[in-house]
Amino acid sequence: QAQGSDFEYTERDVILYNLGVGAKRTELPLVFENDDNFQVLPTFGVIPTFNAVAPFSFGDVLPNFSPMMLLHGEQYLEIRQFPIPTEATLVSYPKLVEVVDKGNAGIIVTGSTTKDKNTGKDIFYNESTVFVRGSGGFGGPSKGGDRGAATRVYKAPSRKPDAVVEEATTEEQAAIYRLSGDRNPLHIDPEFSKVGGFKVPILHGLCFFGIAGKAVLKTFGQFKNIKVRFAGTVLPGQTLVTEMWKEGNVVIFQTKVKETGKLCIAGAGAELVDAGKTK
Ligand code: HDC
Repeated sequence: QAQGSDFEYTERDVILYNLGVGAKRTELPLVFENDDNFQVLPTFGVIPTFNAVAPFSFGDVLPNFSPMMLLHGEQYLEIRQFPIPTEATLVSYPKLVEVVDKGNAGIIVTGSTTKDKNTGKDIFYNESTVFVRGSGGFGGPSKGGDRGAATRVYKAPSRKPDAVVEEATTEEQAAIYRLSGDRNPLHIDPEFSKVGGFKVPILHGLCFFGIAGKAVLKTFGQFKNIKVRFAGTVLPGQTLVTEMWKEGNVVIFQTKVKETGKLCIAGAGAELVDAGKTK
């Protein structure tokens, strides 16, 4: 097996992550290590692989690659073991899944398996899609492959949502979230974000992914996988409205920015561990 990247974390990292995706001081299982039910939100599964060293660089596989033009396009996360440890040393093995040519943009999908370093057992699997503006037109395939749940686009039913959860982000949301590992200046430095086309640094996709995932968890219970498309940007301080529909063991959801009415997460879904729980 290829050389993996270690990621060691403790309860302090768990609390910082939970706070980064909006945990409240009153939610003791998320913010107090001595709570009997202390836990890490399942979307933490994206963190161990984030800074793992991949066997390729984005500039190797796309023309005109610029980090300032990169946006997070989609994310798929599978949780392969419960309960998720609240401290561990994990090891991630990233690989190139595919490169897609959208004409004016290039897309790169990275897949990564994360294992417990001690037991060797799988804990998480991720697929991350980045959308790089200005890096298309190289004659690559214009569509990606079908990899089941990892590439599924969920369709919101036409009925009213079964549940709606509203959550305000704070002005400091990105400043806190970045401490869990994504130090991309796009989310903190206006000089950098301006070059990418954003006057104000935008919120991490994986931060609002975490907030939406928390809404699904708190409403319908634990999920074993989750897939989202980042359909629009979010500014720190905006309020997120997550609409959810339960269909069998799946929660289909989408998230809107309250201030603009625009979708920031679309075509999303999560497969529940226990389909029995209703709202
Ligand atoms: O959808 C637009 C957008 O702005 N989305 C929001 C992006 C965003 O805010 N992301 C989060 C913040 S950035 C971030 O967090 C970076 C982070 O620090 C680093 C991540 C690194 C993770 C890697 C770990 C390994 C936008 C701009 C993405 C697309 O909009 P348009 O240009 O208007 O595209 P459109 O004309 O609608 O479609 C063109 C083709 O592209 C496909 N597509 C659209 N949105 C996509 C997408 N594909 C993937 N992801 C998306 N989000 C469309 O389907 C279309 O293809 P086709 O014509 O074949 O249907």
